[in-house]
Amino acid sequence: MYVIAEQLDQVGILTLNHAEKRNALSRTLIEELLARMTEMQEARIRALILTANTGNAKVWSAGHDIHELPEGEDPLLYSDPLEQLLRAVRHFPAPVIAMVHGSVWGGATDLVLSCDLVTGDESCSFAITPVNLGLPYNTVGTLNFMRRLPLNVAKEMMFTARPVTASEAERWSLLNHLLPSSVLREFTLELARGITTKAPLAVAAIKEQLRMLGDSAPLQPGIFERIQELRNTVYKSADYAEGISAFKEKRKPMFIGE
Ligand code: YXS
Repeated sequence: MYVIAEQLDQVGILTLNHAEKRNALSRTLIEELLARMTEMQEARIRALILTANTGNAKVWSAGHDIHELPEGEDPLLYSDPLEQLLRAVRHFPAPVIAMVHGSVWGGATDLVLSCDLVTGDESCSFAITPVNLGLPYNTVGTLNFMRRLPLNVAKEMMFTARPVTASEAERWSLLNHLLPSSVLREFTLELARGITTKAPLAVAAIKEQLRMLGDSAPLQPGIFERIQELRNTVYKSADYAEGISAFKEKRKPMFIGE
């Protein structure tokens, strides 16, 4: 079981529980997560906390399961399990709060940024890492970073793949609240409980409005085709194959720009 589900009154808590693989977002883990989210929705919980057993390595999630990234084709298709998870979070009819202890990598940072609220402690850090793999991030994900963070911050994260520290995450509003680890869980539970006392239909409608208004970005056909061509060039590149191989062979990649 890679996901632990709990319910405290009208608060649901889902905990990633695959620390030996650093809670990598594999198809199996995501299928479990989606199933638990459906059960939580049927139980009509009014706030959902997403967190992780980080193990000794203190990794909240290592992001997309790299072994499941297709090579030589679009690695982040609409149907990709991680993309399905991000949409499920953004469509969930109650606020989803990411509670973060430890490091967050790649698509898991996109997952945290897709949640409605984020709390973290001093151990949290956030990295988005396509340039470590030579991978072309997808359009929805890129827009998510553009909308959720100051553009120069999104660019620094994307171009450097550097983990953003807890204090930077607070300063750049990636976090709603930065707390001592000793009070992180209690504070987050209190935040969630407060939401559950409000009118759930109004909360759900406002969340959905904010999603739809935020998503309404008219994309001219020419722009769409240009983006597709740009991404095609990258995921067909030797560099992308090198990025994946280097991870699997546990060595640093050597990118040649082809
Ligand atoms: O060798 P074993 O079998 O024990 O497994 C190792 C790692 O292979 C595995 N693991 C992963 N497996 C699949 N996908 C992953 N993302 C992943 N990360 C880790 O977990 C076992 C323990 O890993 P190890 O020994 O490296 O642990 P550590 O404590 O020394 O280091 C923890 C990390 C997270 C710093 C390190 O595992 C790491 O750098 N992982 C990759 C983080 C990353 O680059 N994630 C991005 C994935 S791609 C993605 O999310 C997007 C598509 S994008 O690239 O666009 O951001």
